[in-house]
Amino acid sequence: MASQTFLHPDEIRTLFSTAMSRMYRSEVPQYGTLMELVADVNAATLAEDGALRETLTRHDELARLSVERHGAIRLGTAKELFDIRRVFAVMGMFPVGYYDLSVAGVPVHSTAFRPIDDASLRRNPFRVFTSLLRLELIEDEALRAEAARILAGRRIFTVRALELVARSEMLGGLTPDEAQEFVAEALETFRWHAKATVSLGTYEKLHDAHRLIADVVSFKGPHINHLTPRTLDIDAVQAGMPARGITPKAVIEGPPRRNCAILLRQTSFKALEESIEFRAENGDDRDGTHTARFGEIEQRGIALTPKGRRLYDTLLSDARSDVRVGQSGANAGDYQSQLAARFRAFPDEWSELRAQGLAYFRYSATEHGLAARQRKRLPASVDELVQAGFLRFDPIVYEDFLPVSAAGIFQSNLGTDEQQNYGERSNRIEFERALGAPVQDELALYAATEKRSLDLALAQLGDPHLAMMAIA
Ligand code: OOG
Ligand code: NI
Repeated sequence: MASQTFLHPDEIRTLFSTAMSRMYRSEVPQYGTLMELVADVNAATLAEDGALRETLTRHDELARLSVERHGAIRLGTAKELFDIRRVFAVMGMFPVGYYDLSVAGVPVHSTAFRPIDDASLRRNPFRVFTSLLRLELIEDEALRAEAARILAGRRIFTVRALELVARSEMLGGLTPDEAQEFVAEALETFRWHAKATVSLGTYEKLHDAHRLIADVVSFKGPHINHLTPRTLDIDAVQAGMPARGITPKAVIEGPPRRNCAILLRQTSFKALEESIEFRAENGDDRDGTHTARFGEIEQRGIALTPKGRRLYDTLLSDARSDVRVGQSGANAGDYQSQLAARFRAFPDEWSELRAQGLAYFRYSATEHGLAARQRKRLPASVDELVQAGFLRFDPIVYEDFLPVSAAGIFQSNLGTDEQQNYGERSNRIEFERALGAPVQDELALYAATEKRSLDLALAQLGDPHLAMMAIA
């Protein structure tokens, strides 16, 4: 048998995210406008901030910026979630993290499919925030049964897409030709459908139960509902949106503006109202509208340790109970200043974040350290090596999402800027059963990345402890 060369999953992912971006740009013209604004702001930021440019260049993160984005879909059944995991695996994307959105009154729970290893993240960190509808949270029993029946009858993947997934699972990959075909077939799942699979009457019943339920149940597939580019200065993008005809939501979700960016800041603009043709039934009117798709931008900062994350959660929740942003964005200004005030308790220097164990860093041996090693034995402790300038540390980018922010984005696109806090009803075990695999722990991934970088740097510097460990 002729030996086959498979296309690397990173390449398949890039083909897919490029195809998705092209499709979304043609379906939602405002997305194109937003991409231009973000490119302009990123170029200006890099021109002004030499240190930022240097850090991004050192770790080869500049190249990924222009292709970096995330999208989101909402699925209806356990089987759909199971199969989407297999589809994303072909592209080197794996489920990371569990997000319970029922805390925000949204009847879904979610994970993020994304690449995991360093090289793949550098190549293209494309992520898809993937939610599963929780029908059990619909109170009306008859409606719940009807929604389940409708969902059971749909097929969101093409036959050929699933054939190619099975082939990849069996043989360990896809050839370049198969990969091209797979990308075209997989794209069909994410496409917008202007024709609903239900009558306007059914749509309205579902909509009354929850707008999100109507969005998931009434259509042939889980249309991609946004595609988010990454900016280096979200405040500049937010300020520049109105001049380009885009109205952002009232507040930026996440931490306030800081010198040392942490986690994730996000803002979005409202969903489009789109014409839908409903199914003819009992002489119902067939024409209506549906809103689901929106635009979003984000700025990513450093990944926090469990200790850092606890501090973030506490400060955020304090600010949110101090000032509640209302329906149409009332109190947004007060909230912003309260948030900034609360976050003064969060150290805003890289060295402090490291010293207090609040964030994850990538270590590397400096030229200076490598040269010194030739002449003498270097100090043993990490702190001493850092102080002497032999060891450098740079922020590790947060690659995941934030449940409170995601809830705010959901809320905003359900037509309100109102902040709400709900009780928790999470069901991770059920989610993983549907998925057919456990979700990976994002904090463990960051900790492992930090440790790998430190081990390598210490080995290069010939740390005496390491030498002793090797002998033992
Ligand atoms: C997903 C909303 C969450 C984010 O970036 O946090 C999200 C959705 O509306 O389906 O995209
Ligand atoms: Ni998003």
